[in-house]
Amino acid sequence: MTGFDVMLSAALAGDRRALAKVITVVERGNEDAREVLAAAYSQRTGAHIIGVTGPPGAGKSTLVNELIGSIRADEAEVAALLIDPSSPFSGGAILGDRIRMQDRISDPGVYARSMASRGQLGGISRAAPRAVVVLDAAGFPYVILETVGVGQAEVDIAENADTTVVVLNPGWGDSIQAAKAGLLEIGDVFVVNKADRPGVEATVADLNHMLHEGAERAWPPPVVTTIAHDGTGVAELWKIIQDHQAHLADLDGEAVTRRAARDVHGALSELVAERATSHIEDTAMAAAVAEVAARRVDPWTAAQQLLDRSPAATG
Ligand SMILES: Nc1nc2c(ncn2[C@@H]2O[C@H](COP(=O)(O)OP(=O)(O)O)[C@@H](O)[C@H]2O)c(=O)[nH]1
Ligand SMILES: [Mg+2]
Repeated sequence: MTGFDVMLSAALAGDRRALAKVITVVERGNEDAREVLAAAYSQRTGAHIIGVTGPPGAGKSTLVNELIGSIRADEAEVAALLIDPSSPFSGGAILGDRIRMQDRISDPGVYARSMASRGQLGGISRAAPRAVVVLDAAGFPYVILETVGVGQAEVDIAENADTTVVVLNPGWGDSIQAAKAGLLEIGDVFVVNKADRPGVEATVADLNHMLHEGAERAWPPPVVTTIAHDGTGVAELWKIIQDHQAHLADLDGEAVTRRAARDVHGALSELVAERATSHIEDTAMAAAVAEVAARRVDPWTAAQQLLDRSPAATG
């Protein structure tokens, strides 16, 4: 057995320190990561992945904390990953979230971890699903992915969830921003949090209007209201997430096929990117960058030339 096999077995047997180490390895996405991931992938237990996204300050972390409480009340274990694509290191927001998570961390049925952008192959939107594979193999029936902002990385990460929860606040601004960011398309459940503030009914009506125009969908996304800091509405949200989970199970393997397709595409683009960069000399890369910077060539032509000069990269 290699060191990684031992580490993975320990992690899957419930050793939380080993679990943290394994996640650190897979986040990087290099060859070591692939060895561990390949082993973990076959041991997945069928976790339901809940993505929580929405603008900063909407109350996602507060809501996640409450949702963890609902999940634990049903005696299911849960892992929560807090993902900050904008931050290269653990920033203030994450620190605040960590402190809030503190009361949950002492519960052995909860595993919480934060993830910032730093040197993962394929970026954080590829690193997050890799971490999920390990948490799934470790036997958590629920994994929550909270993303910090509203950008493409958040949309990509949310698309890796089985149930995507979009958290907004009362007022026009949020629903317009969410529409612009493409969040209306990816949400399976919409939460208007801070329902203790004025304008809730109007925001719910706006959302329902924007979401339910056009063709009837198999799962028309519900809009719920919550007051995260006192837990109001969270039980209903938890019930809807479970309904959506049952809805996906009824699709008869369709969700499984969709996930497998996404996993194969993701793995393929990782391998191709790695192969390309590992076969291209640093000096050739630096020269191409200089040419593009000097506006003598466009990036696509430069990339094509790098590949042409290094056939091993594509072969
Ligand atoms: N009034 C009110 N404040 C809330 C509610 N939920 C969260 N907050 C507050 O909103 C702020 C941002 O919450 P946080 O969970 O960190 O938001 P995130 O950035 O989306 O994770 C914090 O000060 C929370 O206490 C709510 O339902 N009503
Ligand atoms: Mg947060």
